[in-house]
Amino acid sequence: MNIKEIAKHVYNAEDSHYPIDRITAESNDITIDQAYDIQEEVIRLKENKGQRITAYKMGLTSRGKMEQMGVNDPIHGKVYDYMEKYDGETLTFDGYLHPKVEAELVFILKDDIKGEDITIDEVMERTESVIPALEIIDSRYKNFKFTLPDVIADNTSAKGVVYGKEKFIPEGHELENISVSIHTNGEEKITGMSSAVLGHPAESVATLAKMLYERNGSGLKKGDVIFTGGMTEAIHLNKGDEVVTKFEGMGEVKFSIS
Ligand code: 0L1
Ligand code: MG
Repeated sequence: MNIKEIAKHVYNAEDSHYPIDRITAESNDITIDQAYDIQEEVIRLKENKGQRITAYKMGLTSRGKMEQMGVNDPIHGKVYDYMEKYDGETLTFDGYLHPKVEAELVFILKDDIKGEDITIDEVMERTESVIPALEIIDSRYKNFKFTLPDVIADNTSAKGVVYGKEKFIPEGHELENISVSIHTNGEEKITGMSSAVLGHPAESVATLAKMLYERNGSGLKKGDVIFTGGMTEAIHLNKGDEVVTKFEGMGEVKFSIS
């Protein structure tokens, strides 16, 4: 297995918008650590092209998704500047293969977080603000089918994000009790609760800190932005969809895809 070659293969699929076979179909011995090595090599390729990391993202944060994949831990990837959109914008369907949208809470840190045993309270103390947002996932693998190493190497299916307009100071919000509903073209498609994210979205930030620490002794920094994971199952998107997502007490995040 050649990490650089596999990374280039995955990178090209995203860059030129074509679906590929699972990388584990050929290299079925890829470990989780090697999958993160591939993800990091893809980061280098993107950076060489001038693309800039703007946020972390956590994936597979709900028990349901973890059970589906047969794992006990979430995964993490990166959000880039070219993926970012804001409430009310229109996205172009042509850049996507088979997009799905999920509702997430985004944490912005006012202090560093490093270590293996961070508590929810410690995360909350170090959180400057929280933003309701959407993530658009779009696996590079045919039919959205993959194993755990495949999806880690593929930057956890990251493709787009839509930030809500307003930042919220965490005090006064029970962040584990935010309900959400996703509507497309006026029809409610799914509802969920923020507690679906590891019991509390701050636990997702603590878990990311632990995973970074275990991988290479690093941690999160003041100013870091973290997508904490989907509060509901992801909803398929079609060309022409108008999406409105309602976050209880935090307003709406909207976009259309044409
Ligand atoms: O953000 C996510 O939870 C996606 C993680 C990767 C699995 C998927 O593409 O559904
Ligand atoms: Mg997500």
